[in-house]
Amino acid sequence: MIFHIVTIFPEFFAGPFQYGVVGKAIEAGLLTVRIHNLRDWTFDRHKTVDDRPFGGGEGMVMKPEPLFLAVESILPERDREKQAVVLMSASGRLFEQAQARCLSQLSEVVLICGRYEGVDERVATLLCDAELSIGDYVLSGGELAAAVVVDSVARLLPGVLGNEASTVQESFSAGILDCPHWTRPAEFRGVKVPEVLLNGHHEQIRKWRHAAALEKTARMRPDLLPGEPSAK
Ligand code: 9D3
Repeated sequence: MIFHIVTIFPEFFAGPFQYGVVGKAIEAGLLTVRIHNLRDWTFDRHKTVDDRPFGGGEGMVMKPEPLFLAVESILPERDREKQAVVLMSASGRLFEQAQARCLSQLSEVVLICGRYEGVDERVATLLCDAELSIGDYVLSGGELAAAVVVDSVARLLPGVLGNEASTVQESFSAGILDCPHWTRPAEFRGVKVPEVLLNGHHEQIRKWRHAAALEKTARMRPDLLPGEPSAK
């Protein structure tokens, strides 16, 4: 699978994809990430990518022309079955695991990183297949969000996780949080590991873990449980 990232900060991506699962996926040739400098599609002396908002107001808006030229040169033959163009935007739809699964089925995805106060709306309506936000907090731009999308999709690609079972498990248990984990020492700073985990009764451990996962979900993320009031 190929990710294309369109950004005005290409240097930003020197780090995030070198490590761990994503780094391994790239080394194994299962994933390619190509970084594109949006200013390569500008033709004025100042390589302008933004302009003042119609209607007035604070801040600048990303111009449509360089973004259209970038995407049209990165994907000269648009195939909506196998490719997607995604705008990373604070005003987008919330990016969740289901979206990550959808993207992992495609062969080529272009992620456009917004900057400034926003992006000309015609980029979302005419050029992009989706507009995604990674959560309800304000970032300075789409770059960190794009790195999050690449990471979450990379680990779903066939052959990326040595342990194929762990992705299957993840999708099964989707909807509630993972159970808490412990490792040695069995007692640390006066806190003991739950006895049931030490006794080797696998069926008892499985049941205990499920109950612990439900308890933790109720405490940390009541919004994930059906019928639970006070979502967020
Ligand atoms: C504080 C400015 N906001 C309105 C008054 C609008 C705004 C514009 C641009 C908020 C954030 C940004 C830059 N963020 C992104 O481009 C972004 C983002 C985010 O901020 N949060 C979560 N996901 C994403 S994806 C892209």
